[in-house]
Amino acid sequence: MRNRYIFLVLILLTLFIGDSIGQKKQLNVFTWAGYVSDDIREGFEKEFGVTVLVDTYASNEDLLTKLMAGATGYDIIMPSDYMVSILIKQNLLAELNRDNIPNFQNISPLFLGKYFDTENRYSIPYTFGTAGIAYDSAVVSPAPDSWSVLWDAQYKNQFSMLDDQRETIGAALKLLGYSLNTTDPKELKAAKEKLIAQKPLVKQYKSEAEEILIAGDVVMAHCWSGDAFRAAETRPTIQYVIPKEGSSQFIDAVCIPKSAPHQARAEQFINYLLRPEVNAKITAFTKYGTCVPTAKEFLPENLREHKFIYPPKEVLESLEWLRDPGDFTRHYDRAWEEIKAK
Ligand code: SPD
Repeated sequence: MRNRYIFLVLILLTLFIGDSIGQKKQLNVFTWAGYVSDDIREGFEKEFGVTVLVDTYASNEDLLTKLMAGATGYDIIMPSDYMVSILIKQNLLAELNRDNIPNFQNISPLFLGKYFDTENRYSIPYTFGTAGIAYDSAVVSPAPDSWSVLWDAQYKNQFSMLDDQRETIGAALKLLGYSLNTTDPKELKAAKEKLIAQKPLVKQYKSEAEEILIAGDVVMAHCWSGDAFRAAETRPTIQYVIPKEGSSQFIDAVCIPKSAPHQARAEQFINYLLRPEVNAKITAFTKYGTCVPTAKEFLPENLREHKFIYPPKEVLESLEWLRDPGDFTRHYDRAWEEIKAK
């Protein structure tokens, strides 16, 4: 009788433990490399008893391709501005339940109501930044001020370009004096030809430039401001310039895919990211700007107004947002394929 009792208790225990394991709460984040730090992830895990799994992509187009191919299971994604509008149009985003995101009020109005989601029904801002040229001032002299330096044969095999179709075609469009968002086939063709002519000089197409800059594998990189800033922390001779012809600015957003298995948990995570002390950790780690003004109180002095994050007014005026080119996207896709295939 005693043995039967022990056996029954063991079975109940097994069922209980098994069930707890089965119900282990998860949050699946799909984002850019180097975008969610361990302390942010672990802080949420500890406080909310959730395991946060992070998977990464290298471009907005990679994210779109995966979602269009039916990838499910992601609770949080971080598309940039123009990709938010594309995902909304494709009906791939869930509407955010603001009741679960009371910290929405911490966001500066400067980063709300942007063209890609005018009422922020689907997105909240995560970071903001620019694209430009990081260069090692100990080697590259005089300091570059134009995209044309990336076509200068003296730097053959010494620089990288972003592996990002809109940004890299955008750099060539700007050099030629055109908009980042041109829908003129002749302008796009000219940019494509410019990039094909540049190819023999390019060491690498790479969207994460930090490590190759630090290692000295390249002396210049077409990159995003945060990556330049991170590289400069380890290699202080790294500088960052936004070329005089203008460049792109971006807001990377946090969104929930329509297919997310855990929407309420994802909203809890978004709310956590918008706490000033947590949001400060995003800037401290990524070196992009914070959209939560009170987060600055938790940032060291050098991150509050750094020139890599906050360009002067005249430079800001030269920046353009990338936008959804609609049906013309296929021409950008095709041009990028031809550039990469050469
Ligand atoms: N290492 C993280 C890079 C994130 C950059 N955002 C991309 C903006 C594209 N327009």
